[in-house]
Amino acid sequence: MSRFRMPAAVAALGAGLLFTCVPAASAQSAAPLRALADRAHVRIGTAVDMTALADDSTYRATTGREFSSVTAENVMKWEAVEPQRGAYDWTKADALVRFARQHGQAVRGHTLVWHNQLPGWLTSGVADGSIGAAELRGILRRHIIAEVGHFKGRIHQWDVVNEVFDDDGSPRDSIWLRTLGPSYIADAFRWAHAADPGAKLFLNDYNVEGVNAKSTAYYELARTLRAQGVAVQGFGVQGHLGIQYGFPGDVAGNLARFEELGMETAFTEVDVRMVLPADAAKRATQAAYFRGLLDACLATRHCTSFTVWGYTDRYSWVPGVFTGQGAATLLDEDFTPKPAYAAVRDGLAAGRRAVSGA
Ligand code: 9MR
Repeated sequence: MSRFRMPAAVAALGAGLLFTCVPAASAQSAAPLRALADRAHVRIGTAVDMTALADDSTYRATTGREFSSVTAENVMKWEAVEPQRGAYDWTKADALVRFARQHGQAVRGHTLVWHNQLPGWLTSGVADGSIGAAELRGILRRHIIAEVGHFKGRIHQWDVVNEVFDDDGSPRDSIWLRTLGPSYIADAFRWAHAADPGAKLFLNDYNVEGVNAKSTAYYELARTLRAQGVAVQGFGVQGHLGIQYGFPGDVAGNLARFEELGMETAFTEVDVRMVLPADAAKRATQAAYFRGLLDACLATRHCTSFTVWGYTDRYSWVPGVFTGQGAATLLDEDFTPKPAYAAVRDGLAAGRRAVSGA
């Protein structure tokens, strides 16, 4: 918190407040985020809600216009792609990849190995003992090869393992750790690399923005695996922040140490929530937090993408999980830009040269 210096451009949030009074239509006639991002040599991404993409034409148009990268919010997760054992359903994931191709967007693959959103047949089989360790390892291998193989050549970054440490840096308890032991992580990267050698393979987690016990556990894991020749090529920092917790310390320094290992970095799921109701002061702080993460990315040579986890409060996951919190995205429920949108736009426009705190 004390290490966070508010970028000058965001401190001038009078501009942002004025901006909220401008009708959405005129904001949208300005250069979209992706045009500014191209000039800054970074991808600007969003998680995509496939139900909204099918049903809401404003959402569809905005997703295509503003972003140069997309991530499936849910439809590439295991429960979505293999709801019955051995019966794959790629329909919605394929629709996203098609949308991305039509709009010249890169696709981040999310996610291959996680403790959450697993199909019922898998979790119940492990729980009742009908799926043992050897079989589980084979199931994981098949899943990774099937999914990465299905999208081969069309995914530029895969979140291979997601959220595998606790905040204190110890390995997270999961069916993977409990049944297979810690070697499941190296195995997952080896299988993914074999299935698509061209995709960049990422570790991904939340609460790893700054230097702390959890991000240091990732650093040690990446260092060890890379020394063993395992293709761990990227570190994904989710970036789920809340203004009530302060801004994390030394974000650019954290990214830099991963890059010193020869890895890429990315912000993969940025949103900044607040205790509701929102007001101008909270929105200004939120804007500064978005800008702070973006500036850290732009200060880091191989920070290749900056993805927000949804860009309109209309479809954000936050209020459903954190009671009494929300307003976490760049646009409000009516798609009107907030100061956070202006902050990201201005940060992208400033590019990689004028970076504070670098
Ligand atoms: O945004 C996703 C939400 O729609 C799902 O219900 C939820 C289920 O756990 O997952 C959310 O996305 C998560 C992401 O896959 C991994 N990092 C945390 C995200 C927010 O919970």
